[in-house]
Amino acid sequence: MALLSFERKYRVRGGTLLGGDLFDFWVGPFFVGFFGVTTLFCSILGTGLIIYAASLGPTWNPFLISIAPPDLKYGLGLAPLREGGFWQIITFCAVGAFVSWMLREVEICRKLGIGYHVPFAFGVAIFAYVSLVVIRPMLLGAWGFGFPYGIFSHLDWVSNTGYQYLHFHYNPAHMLAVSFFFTTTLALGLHGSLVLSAVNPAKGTDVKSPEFEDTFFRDLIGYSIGTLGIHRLGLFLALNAGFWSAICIIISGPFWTRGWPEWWTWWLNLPIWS
Ligand code: UQ2
Repeated sequence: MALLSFERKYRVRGGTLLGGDLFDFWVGPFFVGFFGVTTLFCSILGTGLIIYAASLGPTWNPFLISIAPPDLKYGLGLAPLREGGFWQIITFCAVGAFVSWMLREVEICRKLGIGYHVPFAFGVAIFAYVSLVVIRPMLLGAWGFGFPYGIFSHLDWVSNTGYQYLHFHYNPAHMLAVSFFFTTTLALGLHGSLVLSAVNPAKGTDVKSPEFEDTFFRDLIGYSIGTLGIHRLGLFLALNAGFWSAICIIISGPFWTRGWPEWWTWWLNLPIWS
């Protein structure tokens, strides 16, 4: 069955958050909506500004292009375009595009009568980005604390910011984030391989049912989390990875200014050791 004829019965009117029926239509396979228009506007303007700001720079080497945030002396004010103003407008466009995309997902969920899990999950990813370029800079009092938009330059920023706290891996929220990232890959590795092992069998053999998947893990470790459960676990792990990433950078500076290894002195200072 052609995808579009299958989709037709789900192309229902309504569910929009803004604009009513005005933008309630599709262009080819894509739902537009008010937030489709704002997504397009923000992303075209933002990308155009990135290219224009890059054209004013010293290089077209894709690894070296960098659009830097303003100097710290500009605080939370607006900077001249070539001194961080481009970065500020590009950041505004990026947040506008990401939030518009999330709200367009919400409108599609409302049309279909499904849960808001996907826009919620995307919201956690947006939160991690906004922590770096809006929340932490505002808490520290200058847009200059945001990271520069460039391939090598943002790597340098991450390295420098990490060393500013001596050893960033001692940041407890960073530890949680890293552990959740790794556990997410473990869960997706287990899930992807298990599903393929059952539903993509060798030529001439039968597709197996979920009971085979349960039985594999019951034989292996005495427990199966179940077909719904693995997706709940996966979402939980992935959301926590993004959430603790946001927390680990927000607390670095605004709430802890010394080296992260020193934070652990609370453990050594526990009265139980004396
Ligand atoms: C499972 C199950 C699935 C799965 C997977 C499991 C039938 C198709 C991968 C096994 C997962 C377990 C035991 C949880 C592992 C825990 C962590 C923290 C990684 O039982 O049900 O559905 O895909």
